[in-house]
Amino acid sequence: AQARLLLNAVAAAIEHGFEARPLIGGEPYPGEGAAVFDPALHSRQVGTVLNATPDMVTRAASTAAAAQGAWDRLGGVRRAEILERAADLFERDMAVLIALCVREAGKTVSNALADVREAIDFLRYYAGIARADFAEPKVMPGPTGERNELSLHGRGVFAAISPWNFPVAIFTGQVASALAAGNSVLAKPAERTSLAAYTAIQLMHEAGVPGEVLHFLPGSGRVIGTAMVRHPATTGVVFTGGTDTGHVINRMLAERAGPIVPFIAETGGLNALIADSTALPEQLVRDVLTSAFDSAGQRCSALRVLFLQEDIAERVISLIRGAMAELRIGDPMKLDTDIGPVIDGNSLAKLEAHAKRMSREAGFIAEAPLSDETRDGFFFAPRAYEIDAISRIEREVFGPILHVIRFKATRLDKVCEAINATGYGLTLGVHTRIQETVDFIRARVRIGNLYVNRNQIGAVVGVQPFGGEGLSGTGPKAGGSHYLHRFAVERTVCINTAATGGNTALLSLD
Ligand code: UN1
Repeated sequence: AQARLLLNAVAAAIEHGFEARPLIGGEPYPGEGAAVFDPALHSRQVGTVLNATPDMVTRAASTAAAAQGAWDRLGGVRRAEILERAADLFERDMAVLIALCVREAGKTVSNALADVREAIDFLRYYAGIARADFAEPKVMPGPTGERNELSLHGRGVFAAISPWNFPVAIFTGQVASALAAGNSVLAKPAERTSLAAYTAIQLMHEAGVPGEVLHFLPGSGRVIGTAMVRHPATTGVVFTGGTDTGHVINRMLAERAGPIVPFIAETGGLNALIADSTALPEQLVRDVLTSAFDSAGQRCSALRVLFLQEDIAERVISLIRGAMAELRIGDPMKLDTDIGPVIDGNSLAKLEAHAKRMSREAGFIAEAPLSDETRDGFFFAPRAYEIDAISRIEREVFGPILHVIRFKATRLDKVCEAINATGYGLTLGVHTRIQETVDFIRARVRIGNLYVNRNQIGAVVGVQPFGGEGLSGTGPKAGGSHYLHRFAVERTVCINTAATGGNTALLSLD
């Protein structure tokens, strides 16, 4: 009954149509409009986005730079209170945020709910770090007659460039971390999901983040992202998206004169799961399907390559076939739908092309059935193929395609080497009942998030800090206690207390 109430609220939220526009200094700006359509149904317009221009980026950047000092001086406690208030407002408006994740990004209702919940978790978690680490200076031990303090401050203006696959969570997480650490923010949502991001920004403003501190600049990466990254007022960049785009941003930053700008990047993955002959087949198959196909495989954490020890391979592959036949692919608004559409036609074409190549080069395992509801949207039937080496997959395949490779028990070291050789290092699953197998793998594979006997998606903020190595990103891990420090500068203050008669305090004017 509660789910139905929520769905009614969600449906009502969708009816009125949405509009997103640039927000600079809290003021809405005009722009050239682009219609946003539902990936699950081509004819359904969800809203309109008015895009920013490079001139607007310049205006926002100078306003942001001028406002940053006061935001930093507000202190960690006050900023935390504002972010916590934002978390409450996200809870109040959850139905709208969920509606937008479903209709704009094609997420299932349960994935949309998780997306919004994660955003709320990010707001509260980073608020907690702001209270703990950004409020009072830390007093360092030192000789008598001297007081040494270390304090953390915002770096200045952060450009936040976010992806479409977590339109609320990652967008809000980036913005909240930069704000918590005392920075102003130029936020550019993914082009595909500006409506959800706009709603999130409005709630943060309503919570008390000044418009001069937080600016919203929808538009393409090529035009708006470039203008933000190149602007001399931008003193830090946080980015989640493809590894190739990460390189482009890094090059632009390298070409800039002046201070060297820190770059926090969370990029792709080519994630594996290793299952030995002691794995419990039913549990393994359930976790494989969740890891590979949930969110239509559109997570950087998603499973792409399943390594099966040969003794169990036949049995597991036949269970995968059976389970894939049961998947429900269709309208993401229906509660019994497992998998919704992929994000757009471009993504669909890439997946079709990969599937075509696999049908020539690989062994076919299964293709899940598409329901009638998928006729007028960007739907891709999940597939599974058997391949002989992970090196057959040249780059991240961002969608519901699973690859299976058989291995001999004596070759586990080669499996670890092959995974490392991809250059990515984001998530890895291990299914085994043997401790030494876990120890052997974790000592060899360079991986950010390792999951044992469970699925390998859905890292929990604060509990499972998320992020990888190598081609998967620069770190530090989102939702971890070190993350905010990368958004900050450290300042050391040394006071000669002997000069004031051994008292730690100087005289006060009042
Ligand atoms: C991404 O898909 O870009 O653990 C990263 C997870 C999510 C992944 C987010 N935190 O599945």
